[in-house]
Amino acid sequence: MTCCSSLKLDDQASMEAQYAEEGPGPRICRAEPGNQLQPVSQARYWCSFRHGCAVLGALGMLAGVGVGSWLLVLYLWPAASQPTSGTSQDEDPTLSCLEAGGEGAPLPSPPKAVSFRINREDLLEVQVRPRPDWLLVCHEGWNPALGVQICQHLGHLRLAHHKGVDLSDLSLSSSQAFSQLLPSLGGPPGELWQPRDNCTSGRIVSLKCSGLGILTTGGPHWPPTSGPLSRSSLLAECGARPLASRIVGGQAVAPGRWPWQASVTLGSRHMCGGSVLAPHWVVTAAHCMHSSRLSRLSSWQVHTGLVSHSAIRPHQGAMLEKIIPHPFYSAQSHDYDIALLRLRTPLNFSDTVGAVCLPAEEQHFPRGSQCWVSGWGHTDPSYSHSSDMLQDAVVPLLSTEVCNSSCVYSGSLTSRMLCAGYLDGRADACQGDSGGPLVCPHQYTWHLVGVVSWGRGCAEPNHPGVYAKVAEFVDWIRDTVQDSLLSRPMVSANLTAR
Ligand code: 4AZ
Repeated sequence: MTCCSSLKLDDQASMEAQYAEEGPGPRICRAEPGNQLQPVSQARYWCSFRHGCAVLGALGMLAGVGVGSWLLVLYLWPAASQPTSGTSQDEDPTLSCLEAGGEGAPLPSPPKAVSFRINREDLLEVQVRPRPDWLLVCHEGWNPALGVQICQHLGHLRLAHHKGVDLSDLSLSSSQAFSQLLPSLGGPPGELWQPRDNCTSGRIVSLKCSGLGILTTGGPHWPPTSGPLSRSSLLAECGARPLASRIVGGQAVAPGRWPWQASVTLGSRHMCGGSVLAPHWVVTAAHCMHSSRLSRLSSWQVHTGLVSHSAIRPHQGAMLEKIIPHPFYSAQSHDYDIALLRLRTPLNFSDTVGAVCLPAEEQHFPRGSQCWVSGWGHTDPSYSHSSDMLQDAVVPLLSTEVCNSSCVYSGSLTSRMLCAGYLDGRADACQGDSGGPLVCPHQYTWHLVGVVSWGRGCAEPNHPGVYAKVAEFVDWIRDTVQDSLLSRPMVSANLTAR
């Protein structure tokens, strides 16, 4: 998991949340720090040349006359409007940068004017760039709806608790600054938060979010017992303060935060991530298992319930009974990059090991959905340094239209892929995260929306992470699991495992 170094290499940047994301953000490829592709500003540069605009104007008039004539032809001769086979615009998935930024195109990377975090004492902090420091939030002007919004932007499902805390009850440094929310004047979000030396009410906002609660109510084997949900099945610990413990202390993910996260190992060496679907089944990326042609089935293991990789003990993982890559997997195009692993012995579900839900068939998670990716992959794109601790990051879903535009992946995404992350390269999955989960919340349940698959580099501007789109594989997963139940005892046929 990589967070761009210019924005902090720890996972703090990934936890930042943008308030008022609905506002008008930059169009794709607009000049951004580090962004090499700047067709919009280049156009302005052109216009600054002497006579340049006049030439453009003349060209524009010529183009207008041309378009007018063409429309006349279309109107008078309807047959001319039939698209020629193979040349229809619909069939060309590649939009130019400017087309991708046009009407109706998503605005995936709005300017990060305001970020939020909750510190170890459950106090809400806001960062209003370009100020680098984190400001405590004055209680005046606060409202619960804002708390809900902030919690959701931070990747939680709910606001658990909010209150005003007397400054006199806290021992703060004398340099601590504050911020007060001003009534909305319709301006940009950064201007709504006014830095202050103190709070007139003498109180600041304390906020708790929750929402890693009932993780898999729709899942096949969760909760493990029927009847009322026990406290242990609610995973209360990770729902209670997952955020606070992670950001301030710079700590990685707490145990139980992502109970479906698996590590797929060759011997005890971490190769890829995976996601638990059921006690016998883990899903990962097909490209992770490609090398299984060269190794014994018995060399592979799946480890669950882990956060620290150094805690892995060889032979404590689950052994594989079968590796089932998608039959259409293409190593060249990364298409159909998904594989199922059937375990020899079932996993014991607990507070730290559980299943993730598959998306419902055709379930659409809209662009901008705040989803999470987790894994033990490289934490810095420039070094081969895997993380010992499980890391996670919020990555919003991007539209395929933008990801396939000429300034991103130029049509390389198939309909079995989706894109998530940031065009400014803020946070991304990286090597070692492959096969791991991209999950999105829906109706209090976490769904496996993507499997980490590929991308150009890690956290590179204009090159967000690409994921296998799980919704496209739900039928295949169900059929494969059912077939395997019907055809047991099973012969390991899908890969020539020795
Ligand atoms: C990899 O090599 C890999 N930035 C995984 C994800 C991404 C790039 C590479 C996406 O496993």
